[in-house]
Amino acid sequence: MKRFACCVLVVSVLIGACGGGAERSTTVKVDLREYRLEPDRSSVPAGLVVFKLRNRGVMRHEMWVVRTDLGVNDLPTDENDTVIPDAPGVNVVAKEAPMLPRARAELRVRLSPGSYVLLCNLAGHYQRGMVSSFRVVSAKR
Ligand SMILES: [Cu+2]
Repeated sequence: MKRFACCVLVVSVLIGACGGGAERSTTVKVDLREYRLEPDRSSVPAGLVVFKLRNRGVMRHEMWVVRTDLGVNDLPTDENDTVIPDAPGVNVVAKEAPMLPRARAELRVRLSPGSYVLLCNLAGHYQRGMVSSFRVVSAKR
């Protein structure tokens, strides 16, 4: 019973922290297809970002959010034609698992200011062009 009360307290504190609409989120729609990955905006304010993903292709696709100062075509890849997630200068922030054709998914991630790339890391897809640069700028108060 004590534990339950504690959980209730934690939940109400969390709700309190979110109350008042203090946190705004930015929605970014992303279309994925062979072999393109197209966000409807390439820059967002820091904070909660809601990626609304739609697989418009005929194959499976996924999406990784990677923080990096490397150029979109300069990420290190391995012999499987995938980007190496733990390579120097590559910081994988979030991943949406492979989506079937026509599937939709929503990926919510809190991003701080910096340079990012969005990419599909199924074998060969990054090299074929499923990558897009993405920038997060300081949120205005
Ligand atoms: Cu793909």
